[in-house]
Amino acid sequence: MTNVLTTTVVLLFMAASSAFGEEFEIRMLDDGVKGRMVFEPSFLMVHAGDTIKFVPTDKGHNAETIKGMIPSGAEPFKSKISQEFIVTLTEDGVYGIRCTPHFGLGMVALIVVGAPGNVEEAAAVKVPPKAKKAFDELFVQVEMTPASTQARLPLGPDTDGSLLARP
Ligand SMILES: [Cu+2]
Repeated sequence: MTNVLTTTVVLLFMAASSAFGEEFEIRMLDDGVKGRMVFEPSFLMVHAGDTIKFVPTDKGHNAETIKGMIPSGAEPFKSKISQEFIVTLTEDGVYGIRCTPHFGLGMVALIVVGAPGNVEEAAAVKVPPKAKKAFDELFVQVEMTPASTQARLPLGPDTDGSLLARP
């Protein structure tokens, strides 16, 4: 009886976790490992159905999808300044994210969901120079991941360990 119960609980737990996906956190910071005004981590690889929680560790930031840098069929989003924001990403592809007030300072993040099919389009979107520099380094990480089936992108500087790959 105890064994049956334990098995049932374990199976329920497994069903729940696969149905709802995993949750990841991205903090919005005034000062981070990569400098001022950053998302940390600024690069994430997740699976469709996973949830991202944007945490307003420091005030004055938000998270907004960049036009042309999300998969077709994905919902754009824009969080309120200084508010925690939770979004479930359902479509495979790359999602380019910016902090609206600090886009010009290069406060951007890149989230890869599953096998990305929109890397070239996303990488071609015009963004301010500091955001471009940040994205160039982030797109190189997409290229280096095994899940990527995409686009040859020029090799950039070594990454700083912010790559959070999942098996
Ligand atoms: Cu910001």
